[in-house]
Amino acid sequence: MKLTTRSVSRALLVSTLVVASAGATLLLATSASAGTTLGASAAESGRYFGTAVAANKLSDSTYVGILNREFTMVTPENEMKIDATEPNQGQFSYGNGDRIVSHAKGQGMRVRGHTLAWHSQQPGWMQNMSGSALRSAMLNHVTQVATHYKGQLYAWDVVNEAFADGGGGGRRDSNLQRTGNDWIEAAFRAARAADPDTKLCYNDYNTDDWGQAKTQAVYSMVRDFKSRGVPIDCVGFQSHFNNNSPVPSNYQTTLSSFAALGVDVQITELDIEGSGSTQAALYQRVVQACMAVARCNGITVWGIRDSDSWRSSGTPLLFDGSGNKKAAYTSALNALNSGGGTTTTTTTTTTTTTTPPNPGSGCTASVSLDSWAEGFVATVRVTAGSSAISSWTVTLTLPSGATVTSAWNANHSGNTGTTQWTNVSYNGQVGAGQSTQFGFQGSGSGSGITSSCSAS
Ligand code: 9MR
Repeated sequence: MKLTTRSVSRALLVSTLVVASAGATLLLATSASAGTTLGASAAESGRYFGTAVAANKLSDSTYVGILNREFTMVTPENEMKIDATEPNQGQFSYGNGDRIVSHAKGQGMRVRGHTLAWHSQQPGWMQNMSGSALRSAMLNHVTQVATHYKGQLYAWDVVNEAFADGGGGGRRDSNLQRTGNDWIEAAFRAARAADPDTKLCYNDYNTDDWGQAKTQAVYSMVRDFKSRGVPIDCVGFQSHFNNNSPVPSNYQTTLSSFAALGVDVQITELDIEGSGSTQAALYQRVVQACMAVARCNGITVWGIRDSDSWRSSGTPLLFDGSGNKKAAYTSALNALNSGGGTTTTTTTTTTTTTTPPNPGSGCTASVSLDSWAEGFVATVRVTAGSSAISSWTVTLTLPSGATVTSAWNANHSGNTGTTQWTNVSYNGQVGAGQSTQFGFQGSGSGSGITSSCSAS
């Protein structure tokens, strides 16, 4: 057939249309699967969306309704702080912290522990201590509390707010700092020894602006820790923003620069004072910054409704005092759903389910994956057979190049190749035909993980 100019350009047009329609189908598929809650939308890129929770609000039905619907991670607002967990020296009190953990677990949410060592909210007995007595009391506190919550948390803010504000770029003066500059690494080592499978984070505020001395000082510490093998897995950016402390234009650079040190980064206490479209645009920017950084695992806002905020007059949160969604909610949700927009990292989410050929004895395990360019989150469902089981062991064989970087709701051995996963204290018992879940995050590709399960 002789191609006329007209038919060539028509052929070109047709193929352009095909490409365009393939693009459109892709877009449609994305928006059709887009989440309608913060948690579901964040999960599409393997991230979480969390909130601070106060134990005394767990009886408020509006509060709990929003919590259960929207969030997949919880940080106890005050209940795991030193004054709450060790009110008298050597006497530990976990009631309110446990209440929050139990609520979270019941809803399939994970928990960020906050915080093991801090200059503030110390009980009176600790405030009055110094020197080596304080150092050992602090380390004992870290050990005891991390042991109590062993295997139950996603991450711990091991040390909170240890750097000074202002241009000096040094440590904050405190009774803990006066025990010696190595108090931070000592706290991290004690936490790792007590709870090896929970991510250990350094958490601070005013560390969002890459150009600030405080940000650089924390960065240097993390780089130093990584180079000397001090066990640190993540850095939390509190991100309390208002006119005096605005969202910096280089926020994404800060997140990606820390991530490049080989740690995860998390936005841990987000709130942005303001209202309407101005506030909404700022929330969008912050969420987009996290979405653009592969190792930004998730975002936690510091409370649910404006009325729940530690600075409620600044209306800094995503829901108004009556629990209605604000413009900021919609912009945060849209930013999560748009998968990072103009990001430097391509985020693709695929779900693969591996059904074991051999059910093994008494249980089966199936794996679903949320993957992106550099990594994945695997969720493993353990289902009991026709009899109830009291413990289980799952063997997962990871494809070459895949490495487990953190895990929750199971003990494990091995991070590459053949790995073994056993129940923790609270999820070994599974009724006949019932299931429980554990999960892990990995680097590389998790595609093709195979699983088998045995139970007793
Ligand atoms: O929101 C917390 C508030 O209820 C407490 O009174 C206050 C006491 O220090 O701590 C608030 O949470 C802080 C968090 O633990 C660390 N970063 C700053 C948060 C806001 O002050």
